[in-house]
Amino acid sequence: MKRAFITGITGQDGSYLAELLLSKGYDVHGLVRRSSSFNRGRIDPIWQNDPVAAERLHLHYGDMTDGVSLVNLIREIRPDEVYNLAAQSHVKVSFEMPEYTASADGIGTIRLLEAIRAAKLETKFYQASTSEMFGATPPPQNEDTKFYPRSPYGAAKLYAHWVTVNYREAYDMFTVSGILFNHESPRRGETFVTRKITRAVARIQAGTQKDLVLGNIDSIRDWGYAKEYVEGMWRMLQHDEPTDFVLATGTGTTVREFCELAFSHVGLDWRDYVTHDERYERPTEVDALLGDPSKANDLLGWKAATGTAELARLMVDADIALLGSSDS
Ligand code: NAP
Ligand code: G4F
Repeated sequence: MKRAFITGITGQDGSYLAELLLSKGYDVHGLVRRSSSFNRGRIDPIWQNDPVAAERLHLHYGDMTDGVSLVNLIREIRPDEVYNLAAQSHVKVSFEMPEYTASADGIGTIRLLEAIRAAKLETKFYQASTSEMFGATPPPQNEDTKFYPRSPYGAAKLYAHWVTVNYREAYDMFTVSGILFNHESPRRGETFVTRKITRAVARIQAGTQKDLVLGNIDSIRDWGYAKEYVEGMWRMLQHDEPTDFVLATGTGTTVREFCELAFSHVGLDWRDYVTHDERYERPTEVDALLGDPSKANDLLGWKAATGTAELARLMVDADIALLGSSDS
């Protein structure tokens, strides 16, 4: 039985990845932060839906900013595969908490790599890198595109990317940087723009919200379905050689168009509800992200199946269902 260690298991991707690895027979260990209240809503259903598989799921307290906890956990778990998904992942928040973002997202990655190296394990390592690292470089972007981050988050992730590459070259470790373009789902955090929109559509339709206030709606993103992207992460660690991969749909959509898709799904015109507030804009914006996933298509046989229009519809439907269940 293979053992995996997932940091960020309580997040959107971590919860889908935990389900995937459990379904493949893995023993899954997850890092959770101590908080004053439980924040395990995304992984709780595992215990309800599949109690037998849940016996192979183990949670451990720790933090990416606490190197000792990472050293102890790696030594104790001795994982075959580590998926480093933990991060302060909100771009706008990284301008407000730049130092913390650098520590959790940037230095946190080297803390984890050092913990693996010190334990002298043959562990395979996946780093959750991001299209934000391309920042100001125009699309389409692939593994050879020049990086030009435009936020403390992008810069911290770029540091993590390069140490992942460096530990592969310096110590011959099996480390992979997955450069993922935006991926969303009904489990997406409520303050990211897609979920903010689909949640508002559900509430506006139900009559409990009047309007939706957004920042820049001209930016272009390449939005795919998170459930499919975690399959790509796993495939990267099963590939013969450690190398970097882009995962994306290959299609760009503006925030404005995403609004149109989501509101029109329930017969509403987005222009009647969306207003603007510069509070939601960033000091520096990433105007256009659109990925070229050819390498993952060719070497991993990975392809995004769900396009942005279908994604918008499934997220609106899920938010309507969620609203219905919380009403009852
Ligand atoms: P997410 O929903 O925000 O989840 C982030 C996870 O990291 C949560 O489990 C969070 O724990 C944990 N975390 C945050 N700070 C931590 C710390 N100091 N110590 C330990 N755990 C910490 O993010 P996601 O969308 O699933 O993304 C997963 C990863 O992929 C992130 O690294 C993100 O930057 C990267 N990424 C995401 C996308 C995307 O479009 N979703 C694209 C490219 C890359 P709590 O639950 O306690 O907050
Ligand atoms: O949903 P967003 O906050 O995602 P962003 O900034 O692209 O970052 C996400 O994707 C990255 C991959 O490229 C990940 F690495 C990162 O962790 C995160 O998951 O914003 C998308 C776009 C931006 O251009 C933003 O300026 O939507 C624009 N936007 C307009 N109004 C808004 C809003 N974004 C948010 N969050 N909230 C708004 O009200």
